[in-house]
Parts: sequence; structure tokens; C-alpha cells
Amino acid sequence: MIKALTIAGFDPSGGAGLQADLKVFHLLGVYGLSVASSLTAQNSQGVKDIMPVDSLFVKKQLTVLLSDFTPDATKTGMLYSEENVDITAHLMKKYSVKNLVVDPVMLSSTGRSLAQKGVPSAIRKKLLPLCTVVTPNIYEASVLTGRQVKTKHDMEEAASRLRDYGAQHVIITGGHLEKIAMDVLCGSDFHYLQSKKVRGEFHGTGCVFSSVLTAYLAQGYTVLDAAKHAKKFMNRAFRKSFTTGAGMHLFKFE
Ligand code: PXL
Repeated sequence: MIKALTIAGFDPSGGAGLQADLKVFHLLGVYGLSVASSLTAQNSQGVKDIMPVDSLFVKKQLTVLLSDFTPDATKTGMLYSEENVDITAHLMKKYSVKNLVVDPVMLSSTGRSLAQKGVPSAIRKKLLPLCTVVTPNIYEASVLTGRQVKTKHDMEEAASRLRDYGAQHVIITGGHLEKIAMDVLCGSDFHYLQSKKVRGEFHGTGCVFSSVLTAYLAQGYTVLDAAKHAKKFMNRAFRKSFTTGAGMHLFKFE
């Protein structure tokens, strides 16, 4: 059985975090494992409150799980505290996890901070050197590199910089660019994945993109092929979203 692990936040609305990741894994035929690094109180209108899971308990969840299961790929999402980044990185190394995807979650679609102070630099120093792919959007790439990322050229520069920090591959997602949604993938070469820009507020876009990527890596696809599948999955997901009427669009995962 192919297995993928997500270490992320608990989202009661089911659109992002652990819930979204598990639904994607299941849909793509991969057995989903999950470790909660934070809890949120939220609905489609936004995140109302956050409780970090104590890092000792994140450690317990991971050590108990990884002493029994060997995931074919692992992703990290909303780790929320610096301590949770540190312990996650330590255990990723200790258990030599393969195909590590780091989604450096920082802000919700409604603008709420999803990372305490110290998290971006801990991700840069501790997780990037261990990861197969890091998947920042242009805002997260700006925070991680300390430079504004607005253009294709900025994306290329930021991607190279994140590779210098140790990430094997970098995918900067371009959904927040002005005109077209162009993702820049940087491994040993640059690749550009384009699609039409979709207007509107969608909940969990980054989580879904990175969990599709994780599921395909778990199944042995290359990063480039997994990224192409993730882009295609997102295009379909945008078309098949729904709302409760009041808030953001949610994906139906089909
Ligand atoms: O999409 C970012 C994100 C990640 N993880 C959790 C979230 C959100 C956004 O709200 O709630 C748990």
C-alpha cells in the first residue's frame, strides 16, 4: 500500500489542512497518515482562533507513527510554532523520511497569520535542507528570501535562492500574480507551468496543490510530472468548487 503522511493544522471546515490533505490522498489512491501540529476554529469566512499542539505531543505523534509506518512521501503544512518546526525537522532527519514536501504556510486566504514569529527562519534553516520540494506562493517566497517577489524574474531569483538554502526543488506558485497563474519550478533547470488565472477567493489552494504533489511523489512520479498533475488537478478543482453562500469557495475533491 502506498502511504503519504501530512503534518499540518486541523481545519473543521474541511477545506484546508489535514482534512484537505487526507481527502486528496484518498482520491488519488494513497493511504493517508496524519499528525496534527495545530488546531483551528474556522469556517468558510475565516480563521477565528488557533491553538498550537504542544511540540512534545507532536513529537509523540510522530515517533509513535514512524516507528510503525514508513510513508512513501510526507508533507508539512501549518506547523504554527517554531518549536513544532524544530521537532518536525529533527524527526524527519531521524527517520530519514523520503519525498519531503514543505508547504511553508504563513497566511490564510483572509489574511490571518498562520505562523508565529520565528517560523519562517526555522523553516529556512531546518526544513529546506531536508526537503525534496518547497512550495511557497509569491508572498511566502518573499518572506523566506527577504526580497519582494512580483515578477517572473523575481520568482526565478527567489527559487534559486531557496535552492541555495538546501531545497532540492522549488515550486513558486503564481496564483497571486496579476495576469496569468504561472508556477516556476526550479530543480537542475527551470520549468514554467501556466494556466488561466481564476478570480475569487478559494480556501485551501496551497494545501491541495502540495498534497496532490505529495501523493504523486509517493507513487514514484518525478517532481516535474507530479507538478504537472497538481496544476491540472487545481484547474479542475477551481471549476468544481462551491460556497456555503457566505464565504470563500471550497473544493469538492473529485
Ligand atoms: O491554506 C492555508 C491553511 C493551511 N492549514 C490550515 C488552514 C489554512 C488556511 O486557513 O486553516 C489548517
